[in-house]
Amino acid sequence: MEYIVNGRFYDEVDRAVKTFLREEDGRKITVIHHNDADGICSAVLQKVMLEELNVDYELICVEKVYPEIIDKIHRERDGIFIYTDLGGLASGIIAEKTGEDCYSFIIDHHPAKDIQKDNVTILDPELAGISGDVFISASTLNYIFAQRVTEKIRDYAYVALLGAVGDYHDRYGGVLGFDRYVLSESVSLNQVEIRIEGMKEKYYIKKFGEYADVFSKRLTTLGSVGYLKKGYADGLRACFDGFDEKMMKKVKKLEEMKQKKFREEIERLNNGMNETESIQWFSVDKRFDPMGVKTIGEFCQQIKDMSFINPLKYLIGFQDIPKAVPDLGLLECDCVKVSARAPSTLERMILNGKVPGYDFLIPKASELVGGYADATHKIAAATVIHKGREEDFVNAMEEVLKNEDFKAC
Ligand SMILES: [Mn+2]
Repeated sequence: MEYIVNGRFYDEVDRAVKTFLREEDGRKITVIHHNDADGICSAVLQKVMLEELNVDYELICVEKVYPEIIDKIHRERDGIFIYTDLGGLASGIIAEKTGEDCYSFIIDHHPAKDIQKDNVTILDPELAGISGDVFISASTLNYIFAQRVTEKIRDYAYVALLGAVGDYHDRYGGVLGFDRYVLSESVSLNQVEIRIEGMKEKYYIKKFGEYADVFSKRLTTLGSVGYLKKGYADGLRACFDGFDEKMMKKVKKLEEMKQKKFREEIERLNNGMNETESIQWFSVDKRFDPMGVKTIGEFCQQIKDMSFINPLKYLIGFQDIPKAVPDLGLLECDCVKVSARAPSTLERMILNGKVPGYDFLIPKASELVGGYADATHKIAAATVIHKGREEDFVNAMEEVLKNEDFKAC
């Protein structure tokens, strides 16, 4: 490979590929992928690779991995499991649910928990000291993986780039690191043209006559706003054939529905929300259906500095997780997604270390009510709890705040 970014990491990719090729022989493969642009592009690359291998496979699109989902996936299936654009932090449970005669691969670029188990392989740049948030998307990771399996994947280098741009890896003016390798591939293969606009690179996908950022935004809308209606399946198709008029209409309709639901909810919240000493919170219950639960995070982000928000209180939003997962059927648990954001004033206080951040509060509060935190940052976080425990969760957070020994952490 002419474009070597980090040789050691490629060694790990090769080891994972070798294990995969040894294990896949004739076994069914289940790909569990995320529902945003990067997750959709990852699924496309897996699909191309698995079809080249001529194996029996199934794609399952999920919004979040939490114990109930992982349990259902493994209870009903055997063979090989590929978790991608998700799963890094859930490696413990994935390992626990992976039967002895099964094998799981986690191909993720989010922070991950390393575990030692013979039939689980984690391929994650974060474990090799490479930031998955800056230098490599899940789609790029899947591209590099698949490249070691089949040459055919090179026809889809632009798909890997779409995923990287979907995760905003071009935010510093252009994609970097491993994502840039994928860019150089797609340029040299005549799939993409780099154009400069202002101080930023834009990637023109020749096949579709469109820019990567515009294209991938549509993928994310289809996958997240249209999640319960399997919008991601349209997204997958679009990566091969582009968007036709019908699909464009669909995207537009989804966008409009989101705006409408957001407006209605803001009106409702204008009449006040629940407050405790340090927390302001609300639940949209099922009102955001059929949008996926990613939308509650987006909604909190959008309202966090609006006039009806107390600038000094933590902001918590709840959204019911639908019991039906489109590709899986009914889940037994009744769960709620929790999104945490902070108004700008509080955000500054958190970042200055004056008050605890969500990376401290959310895992602790989740644990107290038997929840499952996965993505937690200082000023934004998400977790899953059981329905009916919303108020307990808020109270648990207050408890943690009262007993804060966070400075010692
Ligand atoms: Mn991603």
